[in-house]
Amino acid sequence: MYTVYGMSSSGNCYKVRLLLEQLRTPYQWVEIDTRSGLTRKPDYLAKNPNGRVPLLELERGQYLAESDAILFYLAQDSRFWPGDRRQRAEVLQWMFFEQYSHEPYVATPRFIKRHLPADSPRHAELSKRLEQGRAALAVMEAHLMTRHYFATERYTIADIALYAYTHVADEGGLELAPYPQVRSWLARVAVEPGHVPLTRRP
Ligand SMILES: N[C@@H](CCC(=O)N[C@@H](CS)C(=O)NCC(=O)O)C(=O)O
Repeated sequence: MYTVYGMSSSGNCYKVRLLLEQLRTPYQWVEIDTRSGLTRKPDYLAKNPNGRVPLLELERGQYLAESDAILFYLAQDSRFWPGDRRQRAEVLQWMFFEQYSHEPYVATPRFIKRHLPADSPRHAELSKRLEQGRAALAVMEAHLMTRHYFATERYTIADIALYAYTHVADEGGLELAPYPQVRSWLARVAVEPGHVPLTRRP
């Protein structure tokens, strides 16, 4: 059985949990509060030298890090990963977009606002990050003008990757009201079979 090392409030960890639930794949969840410093201890760094969650234990002693790589691994031979070469590349296109243009500007503001003390110097980063976050949401909005999902016209791991932080973007200070297509897509994703909310603890 897989073991997931994750923090329940983290969108990156939620991606993995959501896919495992939708695949109906059994797994164990090891809750890790990254603020405890545990992920920077030698024991954990031996599992993931990058010191972050989520981390998937495939078999005893074999680990895979990076949420989108874990999605890719788990989704093989499932309905969440298309068979067509071009469509697979489109899924990856949106997953790379999520990591480079979305995560630092949609997810990180949420982390700063939710988890850092009010006097943290990192609050000074917020306005620049939120500006870039709005740019990322605008890219998503434009794409969804003519589509229901990000790739292949059906729900894939590209949607899971982007849903995780977009649906809680307001917690970082990004209002979704100006993005009606994004809101409709969020509603579609939330009724996909086997969907579980971020707040549900495993
Ligand atoms: N690109 C990575 C990001 C992972 C990441 O930043 N995880 C955060 C929680 S969401 C973490 O472990 N933070 C603790 C730290 O940086 O010490 C992914 O997609 O998995």
